Amino acid sequence: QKNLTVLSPEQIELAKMLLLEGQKHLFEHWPEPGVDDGKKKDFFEQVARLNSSYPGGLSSYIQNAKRLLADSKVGKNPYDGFTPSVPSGQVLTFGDADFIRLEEAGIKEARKSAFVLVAGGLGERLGYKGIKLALPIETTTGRCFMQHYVESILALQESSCRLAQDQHQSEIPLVIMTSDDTHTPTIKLLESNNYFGMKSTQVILLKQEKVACLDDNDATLALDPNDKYKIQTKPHGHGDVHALLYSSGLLNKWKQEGIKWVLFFQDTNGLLFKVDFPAIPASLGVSVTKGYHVNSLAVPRKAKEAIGGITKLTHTDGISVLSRRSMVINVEYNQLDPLLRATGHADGDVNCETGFSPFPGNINQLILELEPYIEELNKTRGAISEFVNPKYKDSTKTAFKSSTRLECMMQDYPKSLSPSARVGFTVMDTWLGYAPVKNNPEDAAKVPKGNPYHSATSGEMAIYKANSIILKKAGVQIADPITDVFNGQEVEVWPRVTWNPKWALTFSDVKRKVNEACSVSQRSTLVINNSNVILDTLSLDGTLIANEVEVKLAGAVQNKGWVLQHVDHKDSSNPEEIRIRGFKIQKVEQLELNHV
Ligand code: UPG
Repeated sequence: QKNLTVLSPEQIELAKMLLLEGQKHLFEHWPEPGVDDGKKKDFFEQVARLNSSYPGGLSSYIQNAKRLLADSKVGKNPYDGFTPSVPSGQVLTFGDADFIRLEEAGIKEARKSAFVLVAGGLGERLGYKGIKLALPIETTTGRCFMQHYVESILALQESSCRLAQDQHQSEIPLVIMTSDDTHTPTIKLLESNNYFGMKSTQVILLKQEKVACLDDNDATLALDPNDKYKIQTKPHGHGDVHALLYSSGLLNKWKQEGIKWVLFFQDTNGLLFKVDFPAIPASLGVSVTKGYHVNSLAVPRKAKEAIGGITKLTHTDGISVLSRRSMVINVEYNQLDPLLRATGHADGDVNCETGFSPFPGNINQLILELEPYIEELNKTRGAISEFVNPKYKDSTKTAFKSSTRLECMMQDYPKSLSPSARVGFTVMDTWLGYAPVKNNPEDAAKVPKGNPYHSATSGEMAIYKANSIILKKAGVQIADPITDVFNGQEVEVWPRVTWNPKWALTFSDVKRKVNEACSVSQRSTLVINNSNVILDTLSLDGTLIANEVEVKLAGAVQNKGWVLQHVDHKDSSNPEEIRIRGFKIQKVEQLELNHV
């Protein structure tokens, strides 16, 4: 009470709210006015931030926490009453007539889209110290994920405006959601590279706040063990992106500017744009032609692979927490197996005769139609269905091993939609796969044989594989891959083919620039850095880097090339980004075409 005198009227309101919510322990230890007054003000500044960044404020957070903690204590399953089944979605077969049609529809529409990259996670599983966006997507060119994403969006923008004969040269906005962990290094990466060619005004950073930690089942807010004037906080999850977009006012601004689609993606999906044919334009084409309000991109998923499964959930009586009788939604990887076992599938999450789980894997690339998205967020303010995952001390479930917090995921957005919402998904070809960079070498090496490693090693090899297969489908003779083991992971090593998104964005672009009389040997490296490079009668056995603006690659090119050298991930003489992939490229000899 006495301390109220040092507080502003707004802070007094916040103090009253905390008292009402049973949080008086936060102030009980406070000394009398005059002592630590600055720290007390700092405390309330933090409370104000926590209050304003959560839809409904801190009191809603505490009430939601009490409810979810009570459910967790009695072991209530969020999927109680739901029966999972395999949903049907649009399947894209790379390069067929339907695919080319969708791709074209998507490219045309792309200039009316905004991209949102969620990049607030530190990637603890990878054990890499920097931000993941700064990691090389592959080490042949060393281009990082951020550069790759920005250049891909710029190339998409250019193609889209050209195809639609857009005189206004629309700019595709790129929003990046950061967190306290990633914000400063993300700005530094962008600024020190001149935004990789994008206008700085085209990039918008939205920082997510962490949420308060909870000490017990009564949602008692946890004080920071090192600072009694601070509430302990932890990340709330990528679901924050919806509330941030809503509160930023960007969605209405975009609507006025004629934007129709919002595309969400994650920090290390190299294949998404690199071979971005199926992923972006064609799936956008699916949204356009099917009129989907929500379209999630999916890939064939190996049973127990650490990606969520797209599942049709049907409720027996129609009354459910998910408010709808049936819905197509992501069931997170740790919940799919128990859900299947609880609903009569004795073996749980297993592969079917195709060698894959029957449930397509969610890659968390979501395409939302802007207008219905705005309508929904006007109702929810961006609040997303949450969950809590406390680690209990014992089976009485009365105490936690360490503090917990509420979490949310961006792909849970459809859970609050009405039954009339058009929610669908698009599955891509098997060969393309999905290759995020999430696991450190030790964990990746323990992944069951046949399941994807999700490591820096597999992420890089997947790029070469996908690019090689695309050239092959366009008629180039590409040598078969060899198998090698890096950091304990057996991978296919294809020719190291990379290209800048300016060179080709769609399969039609590749076909236009490739003549069937070309060949590339397995030990080769081919880097295409410019838009007017034509693969004419090239026979490559070595390394060729085409930087030239306009060139026809013809005839035999042979040299000692670039060689992959094994590196032990424990060998600290190499930089971390090399160690985590288990190889480095020794540049012995190459032909480089540089003249303009
Ligand atoms: N992220 C944030 N803020 C957070 C936590 C994460 O922005 O508080 C970002 C993170 O930077 C990354 C993305 O969200 O870009 C995903 O985070 P990650 O830890 O890689 O997600 P996972 O737990 O592996 O799972 C997500 C989805 C799952 C999907 C899988 C595909 O929850 O359904 O199958 O990604 O890779």
